[in-house]
Amino acid sequence: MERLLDNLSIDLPSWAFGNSGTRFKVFPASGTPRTVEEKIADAAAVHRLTGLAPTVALHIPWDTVADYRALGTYAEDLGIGLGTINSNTFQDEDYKFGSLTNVEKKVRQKAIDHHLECIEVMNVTGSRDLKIWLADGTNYPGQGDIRWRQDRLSESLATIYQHIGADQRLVLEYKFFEPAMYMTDVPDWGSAYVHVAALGERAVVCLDTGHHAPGTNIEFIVAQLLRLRKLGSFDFNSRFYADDDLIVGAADPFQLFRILFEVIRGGGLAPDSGVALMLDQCHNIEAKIPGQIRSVLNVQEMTARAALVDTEAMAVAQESGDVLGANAVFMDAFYTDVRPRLARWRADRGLPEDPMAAFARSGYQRQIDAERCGGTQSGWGA
Ligand code: PSV
Ligand code: MN
Repeated sequence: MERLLDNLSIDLPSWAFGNSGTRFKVFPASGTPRTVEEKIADAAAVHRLTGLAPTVALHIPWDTVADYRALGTYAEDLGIGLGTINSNTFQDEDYKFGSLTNVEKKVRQKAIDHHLECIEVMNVTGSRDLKIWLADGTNYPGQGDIRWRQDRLSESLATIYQHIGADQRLVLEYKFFEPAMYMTDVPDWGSAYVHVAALGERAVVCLDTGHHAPGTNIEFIVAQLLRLRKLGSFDFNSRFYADDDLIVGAADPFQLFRILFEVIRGGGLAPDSGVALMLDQCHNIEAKIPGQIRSVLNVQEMTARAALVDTEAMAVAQESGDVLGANAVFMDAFYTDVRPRLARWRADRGLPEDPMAAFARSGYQRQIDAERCGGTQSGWGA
């Protein structure tokens, strides 16, 4: 179990440190970063206390800077690296009717060019993954030609893919609805798989845990994509209703356990697996840095529990048709309290046994509350 835990590394989303909210209200918080450097400093604070989050993912253009090399050095000096680059083709007037699937060629080209700029950023930051989530879709039956849009999407993605370097990957994320309410152009894992399979080896799927209809068996999708060698990354978060973006493992810890069991079973935590673990969350009302600390700890805790499943005993029960026996083996691991063991894991690595308490004691929040006065706080869109 400890060996698996040593391989855990979680990419934090820069936007989790900015203000966010719903369409009803964004509540600003004191100490919120005004710049990408301040977001990186907060991400570094999470890593210092947990040892779990050595990289921070950027979102372009929210995190645009003039000098990405200098930004990389800044992050390195704080003890972390720059991770996944996320594109954004959903906040421009031009994209009202879609980006890579827009009926107008010049809008499609603009969206393609944005991705090529992201690849240039990756060339400087050394990031491996370009993550593409599209808001493209339609609100009303008949509004768009579903088949035509798939054909354009496939052409646009192929153009982007041609620019993906030998050590880089195109990671395509799916989402079943929102902002498009009737039809989304990449709605599910199957559609994402069809597109990345057509592109080639360096194209893989991103599974955002919040992007499924209620009741979807997400661990099945994990097992299938791993089997197909196309599970590129996770965007972890949790949901009660829609794309809630709540703290991973908060809504349904058992689901997170089941997912991580399949990740381990499919080799997804092996150092060369190519499965990137990322968070995609927003902290609308809770404190943001502790929110991220809690999140990475939740992933670690459920990984530890999933690693405890006695797979040999479970296989014996499965093969002899012992339904309840197999289920009991699985549940035994889920119900095991691994917190003392994780506290020891941390202590052995010079980390605080209780990172939440250590953050509260550290004075970091007080310091940024005092320092970060004036300027414009970062938020969804900056
Ligand atoms: C929108 O649903 C979304 O949360 C996607 O999951 C992306 O990964 C993220 O925004 C950032 O673009
Ligand atoms: Mn996501």
